[in-house]
Amino acid sequence: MQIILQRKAQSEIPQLGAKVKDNKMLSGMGSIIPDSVVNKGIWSSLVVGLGALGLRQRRLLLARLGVIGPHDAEFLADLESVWSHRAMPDEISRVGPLSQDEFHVRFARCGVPVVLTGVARDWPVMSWTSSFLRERYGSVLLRVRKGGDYDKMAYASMTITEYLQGVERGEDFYMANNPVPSPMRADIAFPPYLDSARYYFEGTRLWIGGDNSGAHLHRDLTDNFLLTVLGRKKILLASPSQTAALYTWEVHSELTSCKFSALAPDYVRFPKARKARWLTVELVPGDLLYIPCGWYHQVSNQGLVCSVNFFLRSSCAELPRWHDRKGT
Ligand SMILES: O=C(O)CCC(=O)C(=O)O
Repeated sequence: MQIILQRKAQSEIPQLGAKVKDNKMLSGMGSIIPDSVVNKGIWSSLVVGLGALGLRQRRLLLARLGVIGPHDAEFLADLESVWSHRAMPDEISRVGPLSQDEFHVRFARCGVPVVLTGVARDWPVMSWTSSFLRERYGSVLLRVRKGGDYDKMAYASMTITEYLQGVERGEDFYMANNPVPSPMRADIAFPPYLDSARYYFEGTRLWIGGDNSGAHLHRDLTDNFLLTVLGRKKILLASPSQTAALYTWEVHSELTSCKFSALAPDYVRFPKARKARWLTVELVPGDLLYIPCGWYHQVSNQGLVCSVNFFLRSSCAELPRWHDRKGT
C-alpha cells in the first residue's frame, strides 16, 4: 500500500519524460493510462475501508501508516476544532497592500482567507498574454492533467504552444501545478507577507487552463498565495471545520481530497454535505488569494486562465503560529 500511496504523491510531480509527440494525443487522452486503472481495487478498497472509520481514528491510522505525519494529524485535528468554535467570516475581504505585521495580525495568525489586491501590479508576469506565452515560452514542456478527483487523473506532457492549441480546440486538459520553469521565474516576484524565519517556501507553481478547467475540492497542508495573472477564477472555500461534511480522503501527506464536489453537488450520494458552509470568491488579474493551511478549495477557471501560486509551510507544527490560531 505504501508503494501505491507514494506513487500518488509522485503523480503530482511533473513527469517531463513522456512528451506528447503529435497532435493525435491532444485530441483525446485515450492513450494515457489513468492512475485509476493502475490503482483500481486496492486503492478503492482502502478508501471505502477508511470511510467507515471516524475522522480521528482515520487520522491516527493514516499517521501510523506514515501517510500523514503525527504532527500533521494532530495539527489538522486542532485546526478543525478551532474552526468549529469560531464563526465563519461572512465573505472574503479584498484589501490593498499590507505590511507583513498587518497581514500577520489580521489574517495569517488566525488563518483567515483574504484577497490582496495591487501587490503584483509591477511584476513582469502581469504582462503575460496567451500570444506572449506562445512567443516567449511556447516550446517549454510541461505536464497536463485530465480528470476530476485525484485518483482519477491522467497525465501527459506537452509544450505550452501544443497545450494552447488544444485549448482552442476545446480540449479539457489542465496544465496544472507545474513548478515554474527557470526561464519564466524571472518574471515573478514573491509576495512579501510571510516571515521567512517562520515559513519555508516550497516553490512557485504555474497553472494554465481553458474554460471550466480547475482543481477538484481539496485542501493542502501548506499556506498558499494564489495569484491570477490572466482570465478569471471562481473559487469556493470551506473552513477546516467542514471536514466531516465533505467526504474526505488523504491523497498523500500534504493533500486531502473530497469525494464531494462543491461545483456539482450531489446531495443524494453525499447527504452530509448539505451542512457545509461556503465562501465564494471571484478572482481577476492581479488578485492574490491567501488560502490558509487546511482550508478546502475548489477552483473553476473562466475562459483562458493563467495563475501562479506559492506554497509555504511553517517549519514545524509546534511554531507559535499554530497556537496563535488556536488562541485568536
Ligand atoms: O488554480 C487552480 O486551479 C488550483 C490552485 C490550487 O488548488 C492550489 O494552489 O492549491
